[in-house]
Amino acid sequence: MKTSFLDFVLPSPIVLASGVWGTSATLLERAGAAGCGAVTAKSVGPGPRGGHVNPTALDWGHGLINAIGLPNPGAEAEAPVLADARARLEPLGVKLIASFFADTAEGFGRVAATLARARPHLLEANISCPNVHSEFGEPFAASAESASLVTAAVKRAVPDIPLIVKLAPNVPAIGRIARAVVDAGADAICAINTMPGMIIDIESGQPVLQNRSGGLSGPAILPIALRCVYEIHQAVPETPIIGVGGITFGKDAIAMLMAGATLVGVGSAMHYRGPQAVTQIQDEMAAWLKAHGHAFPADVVGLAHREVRYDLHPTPAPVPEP
Ligand code: RRO
Repeated sequence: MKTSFLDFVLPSPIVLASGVWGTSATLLERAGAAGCGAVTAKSVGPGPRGGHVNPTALDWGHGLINAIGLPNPGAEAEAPVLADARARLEPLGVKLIASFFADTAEGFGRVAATLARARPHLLEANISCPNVHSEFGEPFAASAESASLVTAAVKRAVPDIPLIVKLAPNVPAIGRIARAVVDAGADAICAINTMPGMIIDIESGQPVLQNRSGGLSGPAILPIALRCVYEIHQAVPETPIIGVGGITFGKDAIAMLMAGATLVGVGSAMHYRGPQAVTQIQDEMAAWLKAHGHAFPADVVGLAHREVRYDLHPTPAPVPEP
């Protein structure tokens, strides 16, 4: 399941998505040992934050919804933790992705420079958190202009660590935003962040989350993520993509590769299948690839972009007129 990504060779195409197992070095190491090729720490910002008040997450039946609210210890406190995580992951060959946010483009650059002290293999600029609208306004991922300003600021601040930019699904033309951030210096794209949504408890007549709205993840958003990754691959075919959103089984991960992702992110699957989700998805992917005569995950990347061949699908027999 070895997979090339930028200048790295990863032991597996599966990536622990940001926010799932926090910022602790031991949990990140555990995800690496479970079979991830790369692990993403929870996004950190310029200073410590407590996040939103509970309830902050809910399983609503077809997926999860969260408004955790960016709780984190701040970049200064997190840098040594990431350095520890990197040292623990090194013997496993697993790469560390340091995710971060800020409220201005220059702030993104400053946080990236602080985290760079830990020498993570990759940086992930999280410009798409859906849960801090009332505080920070529209996410940077909502416009090509603001997304590219952040990207350029981070590249100026830390030119020597490859940069992934994490995009939002709720935009009219995600390919245009991907093109803009790549032109501004992004080395890779991660798509998608969670999809804004709301769950209302009809007995109390109140939104369930204290933040009222939150980000949807899990099985319900897989088709949204597939379409976004498909459009990004069309817009920037030379740029590697980490496809995230609703991947629960190996077949979901294969579909994501076919849409154009090089790596696949796993998040809510840890809730549905437990910590063994990564191993199970990896085994299911390997079994599917073998059964279909493919040696590597890379063999199926972008397959869905071939011309549509409806004759590949069985045509149902015409129903006789009554
Ligand atoms: O912390 C959160 O509420 C959060 C973040 Br930073 C994010 O990027 N995506 C998400 O669904 N939740």
